[in-house]
Amino acid sequence: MATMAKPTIQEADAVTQRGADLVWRALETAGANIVFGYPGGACLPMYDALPDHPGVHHVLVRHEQGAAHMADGYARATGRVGVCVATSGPGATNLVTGLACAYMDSVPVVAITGQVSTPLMGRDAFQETDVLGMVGPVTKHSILVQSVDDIEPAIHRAFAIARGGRPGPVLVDIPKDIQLHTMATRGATNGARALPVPGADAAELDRAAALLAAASRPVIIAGQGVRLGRAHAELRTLAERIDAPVVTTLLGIGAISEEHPLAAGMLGMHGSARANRMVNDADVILGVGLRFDDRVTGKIAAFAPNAKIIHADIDATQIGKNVPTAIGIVADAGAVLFALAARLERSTRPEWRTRLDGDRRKPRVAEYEQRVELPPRLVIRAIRAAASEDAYFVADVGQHQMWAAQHLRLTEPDRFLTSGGLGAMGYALPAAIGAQMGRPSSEVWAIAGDGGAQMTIHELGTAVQESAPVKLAIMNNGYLGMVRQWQQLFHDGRISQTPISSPDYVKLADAYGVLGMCVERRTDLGPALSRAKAHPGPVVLDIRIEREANVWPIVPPGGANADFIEEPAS
Ligand SMILES: Cc1ncc(C[n+]2csc(CCOP(=O)(O)OP(=O)(O)O)c2C)c(N)n1
Repeated sequence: MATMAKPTIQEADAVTQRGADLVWRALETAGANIVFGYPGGACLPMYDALPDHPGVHHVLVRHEQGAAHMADGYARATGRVGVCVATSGPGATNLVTGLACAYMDSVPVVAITGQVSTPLMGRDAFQETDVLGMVGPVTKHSILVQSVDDIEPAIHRAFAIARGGRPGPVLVDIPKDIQLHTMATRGATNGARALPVPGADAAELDRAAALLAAASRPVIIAGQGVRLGRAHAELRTLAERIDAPVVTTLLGIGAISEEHPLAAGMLGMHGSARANRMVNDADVILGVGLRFDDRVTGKIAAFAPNAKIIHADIDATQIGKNVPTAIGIVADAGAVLFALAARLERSTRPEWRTRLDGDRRKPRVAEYEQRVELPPRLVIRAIRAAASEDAYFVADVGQHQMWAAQHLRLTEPDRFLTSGGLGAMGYALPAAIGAQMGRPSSEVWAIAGDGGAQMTIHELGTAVQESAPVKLAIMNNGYLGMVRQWQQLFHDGRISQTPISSPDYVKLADAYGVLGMCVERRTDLGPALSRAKAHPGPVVLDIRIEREANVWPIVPPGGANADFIEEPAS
């Protein structure tokens, strides 16, 4: 008589799970307790399974672009991987701008998309889009899951890739039938290995240290990589050790306190006169965690003409891509800065420092600031003064973004979030909501123009549904201001399609159940900002700034950074 084999312990423990459940289980195991998403046909099984996974808080957005920007804002504010979910076809295509934004700014995001069932793939099925084909150039990696037992490994691998090395977005596409397939599974595991981080080459570090030791006019340029690598302390230590001024890129703002005596501001197209002059005059530049993109360098041939450049980046493809480098070091920002500081003696450069201090002492207080009701700089400074010291500021794209970069003067690390590389209008409100969800006890201010605000203002609905108390300050000039500025300065003043109307933002806010205020006078600004700060829910401020103010200084397109145009005397 045949005897039945006793089940092994593993078999006895195994439970049958649907692919849809494995998606959420993998996200929970990866530590993603907040995801931003929007359901649809191809991810119905996933949404059917969601209520069984209370460890995941799903934020229902109003548009999938918002989901991707929220995941991005969440990731930038917390240092964790942001997650967004969308259905196939239009859901997936709507994610693309947000993924491109995260890609250009090296933000770790994992996007999960539903796909039509495998037998329908390639047949122009309803809502079928080749999302992998579409996002290839704007993601670090993308994965089509082809079997239920690949779901968890694929998601864990996506997390490892998104956060490893130079971070970036990864997309995982899961066909509907695979979400419905079942498999016997035991406890959740996370088998993904962290990606190896390259270690700096000791000989290159020695050469770099020797170059810095011999420099008389060194400058450190800190990019997003310093922030991503959480290398703030190492940056400050090295700068102080060799008495080198630190300038930042737009995304590097927050790598060093802007009140630090060695902080010399932002460089590039709308960089400070001081930062651009210092880089122009430097004899050695140490660039850490930046791409040297065209907004930073201006005309490449004239960039830092007197300097030897040491470029350190975790991404080897960046070295020598845009500027000729004397020494390239492929490693994590913190490791490079630490290793260089360890190799260098304390030194001072009084003459070079005098130059920094001298430049600092010449702030231009334009006469028009006294005359005009709401000059933009005054508004930014008032927002800064009203907000908590450690508040987060999320800037949209345009003139207000540059005014915010120039005048917020942040002291806490990593409080400035913006779409730097892609320059995606519509970023600020959703990214602020993402930041707020990740940092629930912090104050989060979104600063947008009237153009960009109108691109994603519907996400106020998400803020209300989630009780996310973001403060949206719209710097309303009635124009697509940055483009108007270029038309005025570089297209003979021909104003074309840049005046833009706005809805009544107070009524709009009211319709969403949000506190709305309109500020037209200088005397009303402080009280309105204080009220916004004290209000426990979301707020919209319609701030009527001077209509035709420009951002100064500006490096003309194609010009050298040293040829920046200063604010004309009014
Ligand atoms: C999605 C998108 N479309 C177009 C642009 C080009 N663009 C850059 S700045 C700008 C104007 C922004 O206007 P607004 O939001 O009102 O801000 P302001 O410049 O007035 O502060 C435009 C149209 C962009 N960056 N992003």
